[in-house]
Amino acid sequence: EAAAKAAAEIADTGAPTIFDKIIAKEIPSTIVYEDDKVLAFRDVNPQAPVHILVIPKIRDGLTQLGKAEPRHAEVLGHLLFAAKLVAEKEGIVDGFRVVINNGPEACQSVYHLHLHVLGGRQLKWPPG
Ligand code: DGP
Repeated sequence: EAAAKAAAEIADTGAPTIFDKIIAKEIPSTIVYEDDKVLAFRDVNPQAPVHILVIPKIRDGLTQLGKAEPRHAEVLGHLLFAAKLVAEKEGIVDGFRVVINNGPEACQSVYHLHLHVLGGRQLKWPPG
């Protein structure tokens, strides 16, 4: 559909993204978890009753997972653990999904690494 097609045309230029403004609290978001390294907030276009994005506060080259280097291992683990905390906090421990869209063919649209935490309904497999 149109949104997926549009996302498939967005490239990783390394330019600042909207998430910088969310981190700086220059644009509002509904924050559900925050610590020194990561921020979790509700997706503006939710695909499930619970749809939260977990992002590193400092991008440090992590525009997408495919750009990860050994120095990123710690923050990658931290992000995944934060996703678990968010799922717990949202009460979706009976079933949730963590998704990373990587690159145009996966319809990544924001080039600041983010984990989608989805739940609150029966999820289908395989995803589209
Ligand atoms: P992806 O397609 O994996 O790159 O997901 C990017 C997500 O970011 C998408 O689900 C919509 C969300 N998003 C984009 N802009 C904003 C925003 O300004 N605020 C919030 N809360 N979410 C946003």
